[in-house]
Amino acid sequence: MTAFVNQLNGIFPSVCPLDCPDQCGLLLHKEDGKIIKIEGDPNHPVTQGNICNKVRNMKERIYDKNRLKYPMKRIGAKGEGKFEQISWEEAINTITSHWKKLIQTDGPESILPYSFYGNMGNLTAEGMDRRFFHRLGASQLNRTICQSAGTTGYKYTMGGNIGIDPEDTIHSKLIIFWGINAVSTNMHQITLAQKARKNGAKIIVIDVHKNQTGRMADWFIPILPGTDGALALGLMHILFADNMVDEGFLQKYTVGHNELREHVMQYDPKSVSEITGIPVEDIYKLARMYGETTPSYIRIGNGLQHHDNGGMSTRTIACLPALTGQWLVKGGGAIKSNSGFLAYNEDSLQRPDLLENKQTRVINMNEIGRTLLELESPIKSMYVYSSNPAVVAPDGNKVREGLGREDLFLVVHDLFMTETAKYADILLPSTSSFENTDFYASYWHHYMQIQQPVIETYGESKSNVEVFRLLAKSMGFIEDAFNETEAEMISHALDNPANPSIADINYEALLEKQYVKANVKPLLPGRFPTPSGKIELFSEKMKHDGYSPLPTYTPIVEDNKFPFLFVPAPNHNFLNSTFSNIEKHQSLEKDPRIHMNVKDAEAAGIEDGETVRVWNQRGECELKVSIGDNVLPGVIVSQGLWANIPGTKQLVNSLTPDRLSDMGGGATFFSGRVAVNKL
Ligand SMILES: Nc1nc2c(c(=O)[nH]1)N[C@H]1C(S)=C(S)[C@@H](COP(=O)(O)OP(=O)(O)OC[C@H]3O[C@@H](n4cnc5c(=O)[nH]c(N)nc54)[C@H](O)[C@@H]3O)O[C@H]1N2
Ligand SMILES: Nc1nc2c(c(=O)[nH]1)N[C@H]1C(S)=C(S)[C@@H](COP(=O)(O)OP(=O)(O)OC[C@H]3O[C@@H](n4cnc5c(=O)[nH]c(N)nc54)[C@H](O)[C@@H]3O)O[C@H]1N2
Ligand code: SF4
Ligand SMILES: [Mo]
Repeated sequence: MTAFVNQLNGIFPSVCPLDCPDQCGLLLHKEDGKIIKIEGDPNHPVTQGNICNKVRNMKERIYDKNRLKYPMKRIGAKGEGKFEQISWEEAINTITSHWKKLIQTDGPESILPYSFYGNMGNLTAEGMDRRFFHRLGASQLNRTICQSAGTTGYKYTMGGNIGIDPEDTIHSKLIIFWGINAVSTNMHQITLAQKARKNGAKIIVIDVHKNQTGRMADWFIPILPGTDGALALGLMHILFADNMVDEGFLQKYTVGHNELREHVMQYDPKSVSEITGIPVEDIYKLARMYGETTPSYIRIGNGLQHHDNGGMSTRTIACLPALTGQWLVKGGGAIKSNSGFLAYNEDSLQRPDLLENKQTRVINMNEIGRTLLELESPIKSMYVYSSNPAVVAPDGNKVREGLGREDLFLVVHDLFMTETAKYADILLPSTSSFENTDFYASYWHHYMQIQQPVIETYGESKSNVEVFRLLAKSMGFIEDAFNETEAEMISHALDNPANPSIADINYEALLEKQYVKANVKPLLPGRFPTPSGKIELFSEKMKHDGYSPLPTYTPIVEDNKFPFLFVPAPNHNFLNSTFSNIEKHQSLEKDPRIHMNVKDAEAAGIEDGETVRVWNQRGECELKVSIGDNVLPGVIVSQGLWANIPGTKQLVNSLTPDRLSDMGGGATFFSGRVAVNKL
């Protein structure tokens, strides 16, 4: 136990563990050993003491009466949620004896880990777990549910997850929030944008939904879902045609500008207007603002990449700053993700060398439903941690049917009885991040942070690291990798000669300072981590990988004949499905709804506030309707991944496709279609 745990009263430094770019510095106020208040750390250089509503209310979650206290085994039917208490010893032995047998009869690939970033701590999310499953030889999971399409696309243009320092965006004069609901999902970028606005910057939001972010914009541009690549190409068309490009920059720092200039002639504003639903005048106006304002900054969001064409859309938008030479100006450029600057030594943390069979199969997590139901040599056991696939994964009815398979030995490790946990054979209680030691790296700002345990472990709960240590021991794994302490794991992970930006970040420095900024050199002048070392407007590598080497627009897949495009996005008070089970957060959010254009509602005779049936070939939901002009005709938007309260039908992923996006095996949550009817 650390000093912090032993002190019953006081204020202790911490970091927000949630999957959110801001990664706020926190202060935890303790009284009698319990957290009584969570506030932002005013000294954190980027987040400066402001935190969101979700986390200000997080103590409700930490001490919620429904938090899991001890290991349990299932005594009811799968999905029913009936369990009885067992000891850790019994839990671990049940799991490993089952697995030892399975390895004999079916081989280790019949076991599948399934996890995501419910806690962003690196030891928790991708540390001891990876070591364990590598050593076990389990099927590998390709963790593609969030950002892999866009990451792949952005990389083709820029070479890596690298953008500008968000702290520089106070100097921007034009800020475009493109497919990002930043008021809810990146609030400190909004604070920085507001500072820039005081200095004369204009804020543009391009989105399919005029939500809280669209409402704060100087100019909101509604666009049809999945057509952003076409808009970016139309802008390029005008930038080249009207000589608003920076020729010197293009010559010196890019590859393929002549080919691109030629190629974008086909994307004339009239055609682009027909594709995107944006009037021709507005496309010209946007191109002029972008071409004539410097520094300009594009914040590229996840809304773009959860589509069939998400990789190419992101690759295309990533080309824009190069056309006007923005990467040379402080506050100019783009951010999609900045995780490249904080890259630590993954091999040392995750130990892929422990995986003996390098041909071990890889399962794409976006296809988990069909994987559980249709695989020829089936998954016989799944171990779910830090994720809630029954609610968050696409084509949810298939997922839940798969989880309900009688012959699937399912282990779930979580803080709560999630929808997924209800299907478990063995259910393990997890600590919260405030009970662990871990290190955190933001994928937006340039700081690493540390968490030391502040409160005692809740009930008998254990951290992911601790559980995998126990499982390794029980499996008879004797490698040193399973005996390392958290401190050793952090020290080794931060030793990464391949990334000089973090040379000064180590365990001791983090302990002393709580957050340490990476030493990031300006992108220019310098080499980009692309094959050519330049920004690749034309990419040989794409050609080699079977894509068009130049940015192109391909419409999203014709999902079916239903009349509405359906965009089930996140909401303000939950973090994916986290908090969706907490009364406080539910009441802040009120109820799950869909937003529908007034013209569509009139045509269908649907009234505001009515509960309607939203359905397609995959499933159905019953949701309240909000009628207005904040979505275009033909588009339905919902917000939030709600838990399934008995008597409701509100699992929106029952409706989403499990097709994979054009690149990176990404998810296509926002490219599905639905019908909407009166009940
Ligand atoms: N409050 C809150 N914060 C969160 C999360 C949360 O659930 N709640 N989730 C966290 C996680 S894991 C992530 S990945 C990020 C995601 O955060 P964001 O990057 O903001 O991504 P989304 O919220 O998925 O979608 C952003 C916006 O894209 C819009 N959109 C959908 N399709 C299109 C399109 O085709 N074109 C355009 N231009 N816009 C489109 C949606 O209407 C939405 O407003 O947020 C993180 N932060
Ligand atoms: N329709 C639709 N679906 C989506 C999205 C969308 O925009 N629309 N967004 C997608 C995106 S971007 C993402 S990232 C995924 C996210 O999907 P998930 O990664 O499943 O995220 P959460 O729903 O937050 O679930 C995280 C779970 O981890 C648990 N947890 C937290 N800390 C720990 C820990 O230390 N140990 C263990 N064992 N468990 C822990 C939490 O209690 C929670 O149940 O959802 C995707 N699904
Ligand atoms: S969820 Fe995001 S904004 Fe909220 S406290 Fe955590 S890092 Fe900060
Ligand atoms: Mo995500």
